[in-house]
This record gives sequence, C-alpha cells and structure tokens, in this order.
Amino acid sequence: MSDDMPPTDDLTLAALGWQEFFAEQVSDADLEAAPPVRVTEVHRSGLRALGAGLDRRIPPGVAATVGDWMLLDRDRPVDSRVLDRHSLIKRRAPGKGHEVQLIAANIDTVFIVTSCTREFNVARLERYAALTLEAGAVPVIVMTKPDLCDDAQAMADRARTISDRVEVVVLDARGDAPRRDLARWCRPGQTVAFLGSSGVGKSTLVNALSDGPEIATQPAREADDRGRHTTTHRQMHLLGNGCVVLDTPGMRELQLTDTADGLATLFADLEMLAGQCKFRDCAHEREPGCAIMAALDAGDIDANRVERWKVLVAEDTFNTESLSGRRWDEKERAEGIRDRRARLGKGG
Ligand SMILES: Nc1nc2c(ncn2[C@@H]2O[C@H](COP(=O)(O)OP(=O)(O)O)[C@@H](O)[C@H]2O)c(=O)[nH]1
Ligand SMILES: [Mg+2]
Ligand SMILES: [Zn+2]
Repeated sequence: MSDDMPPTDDLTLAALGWQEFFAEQVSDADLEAAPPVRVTEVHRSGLRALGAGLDRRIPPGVAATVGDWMLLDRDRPVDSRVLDRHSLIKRRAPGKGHEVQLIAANIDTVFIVTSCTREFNVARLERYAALTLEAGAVPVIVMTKPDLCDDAQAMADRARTISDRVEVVVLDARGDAPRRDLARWCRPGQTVAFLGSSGVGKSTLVNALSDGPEIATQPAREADDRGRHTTTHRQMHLLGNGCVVLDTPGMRELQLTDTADGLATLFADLEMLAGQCKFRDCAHEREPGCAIMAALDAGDIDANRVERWKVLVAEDTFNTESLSGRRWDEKERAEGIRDRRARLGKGG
C-alpha cells in the first residue's frame, strides 16, 4: 500500500455503497462511537478501509474481506465490528489446506467474465455461477472479445443453456459498450464485482465503466503509464455515478465448498428430477427408478450437463465435509473427483 493517496475528505457513505441493510444494523450511539468504513482493498499487509472522510489501514487479524462494512474502532482497528453481510463469496482455499477463503462481501451483482476464445468453458462458468448464487448475489455472464471469434452468438447460445437463472451479455470490453450494456446492474448504491480467469478483460471492463469521473482512490503507482488500472490485488473502484466496482485478479483454481444451495438453484431442473428418483441417495448411475436416467433416455436432458452437475455436487460434498472436520483420505478425494473429470474430458 502506498502513502501518496489522493485525499478522500469528500467521500460519502453513499459513494461507498452504504445501503439500508447496513443502516438497520447500527444505532445512533454505535455510529457516534465508531464510524462505518468499507474495506476497499485487501493486501497481505492488511486491509484498506474508507469511510466518510476516513482512509485507514487495518493490520491483518480482523475477519473481514473486501466489500465488508465495519464500525471502525479507532483505538484498536482490529477489534472493529464487522456488520452482517447480505452476500458473501467464498471458495475452498487453493492448495492442500482445509480452509475457506473469503473472496468478497456485500456484492449485489457478479459479472462472470469469459472471452469468446478458447478460454470459453461451460463447466467453469457453471462453477462461478453456482458460487455466486450460493453467495446471495446475482450472476451475469459477460462474454468479451466477440471480435476475436467467428461466431460469438453461437458461443453465447451455449452459455445461455447453463441456467435460465443466469443472463448472458456479449460485448467488446473496450469502448462504450460496457457502460451501455451493464448499466442495468451498475446503478447508484450497487456494488458489482468482476470474476473470471486472467486475461479475459475484467480490468478493461472496470476501466470502461470508470471512464469519466471516478472518485480517485487509487495510488498513482498502481496505475500503468497510460493511467489505466492494473490488477494485483482485490480492489474496489468508486464510479462517479455511485456504483462500486470490484476488480479481482484471476483465480486459477475455483473449488466449491458449502455450495449445495447454489448448485440446487443453478441446476433446479435436475434437482427436481432427482427428487423423483426411487431412492433418496440415488447416484443416477444405474439404479432402478432413476428419474435422471429416464430423462436421459428420453432425450429430455443433456448428458454432459448431467455429468458436470455430478462433478460439482461431488466436489462440493467432499470439500464441505473435509472443511468441516471430517477426515478424508487425500487419495479418496483425488480419485473421486478425477474420475468424474476424466469422464468429462477436461478440468473445468
Ligand atoms: N480484441 C479484444 N480485446 C480485448 C477485449 N477485452 C479485453 N481485451 C484485451 O485483453 C487483454 C486483457 O485484458 P484485461 O482487462 O487486462 O484482463 P483481466 O486479466 O481479466 O483484467 C487486454 O490487452 C485487453 O485490451 C475485447 O472485447 N476485444
Ligand atoms: Mg485485471
Ligand atoms: Zn437417480
């Protein structure tokens, strides 16, 4: 973090995305004692939090993530009270550790960014969509780089088969398309986040949206020589229109945990069918009375989609149990998940 940041004296809570949901959690006395601040940056060295006329660095140790609202304890910032979240995006931390990593809090809309190139992968999009639904945010798939693809619409049609709960927008991230086509979600008081692999255009989208009177909160040296933002860590940008935008670095591995509800929402049609299987613990492989197998045989549902659903459910079940303390053999885990992935032909 840098000390040469522009002044934030004229910052208001509204510009930071303060909503009724948070106001309802605090009394006048609370506000008197400890002003609300929002976590706008997460670094290894700690958090940065902004409030009305406030710009504070908070050392590591407080259980907050980017997007969180806290009542700032001026004397002991790490003791600041974190307000209840209306949404929380999390994943299983990469690596062998059994930990949950908080990605962002209090996001209204998640733009799941993919490009109309070889990067496009339905299984990965489903993974992000389930995570977003579980978090309590609205997923929107944004497909960039249509100019680099022969048939972007065909690709978009594939994305549209993911779920009727998820809208798909195709746009060139450069220029003014993002402002126009994402305006429905980027309204004053809303907080939106861009998730997706590295290189798909997330920062380009953020730049396109903030092209204009962005409230400058970014240290100069973290913008490149043309003044554009680059992404080294999770950071919120305050747009002039009162919308807050979170840019994230690409996540190489997105492991689900505690995502049963999100998966059930995303795959509502399959979950409903599964409810009609004869056995409650039906694995939909070759059990008698399996409604999923029957629908497959009848050609009513897509076999690949069913396989992807099973992969995600298996992974979520495994991670959820292991993170909550159940001891699994690493081999058992690797075998179960790899088996299914192999059948799919790719990692997703
Ligand atoms: N042709 C084309 N290039 C794009 C588009 N969107 C982004 N890019 C380029 O893709 C590269 C990666 O973009 P960036 O925003 O840094 O991706 P991020 O890693 O997701 O933040 C940059 O060179 C962008 O100019 C698009 O719609 N069309
Ligand atoms: Mg970026
Ligand atoms: Zn079944």
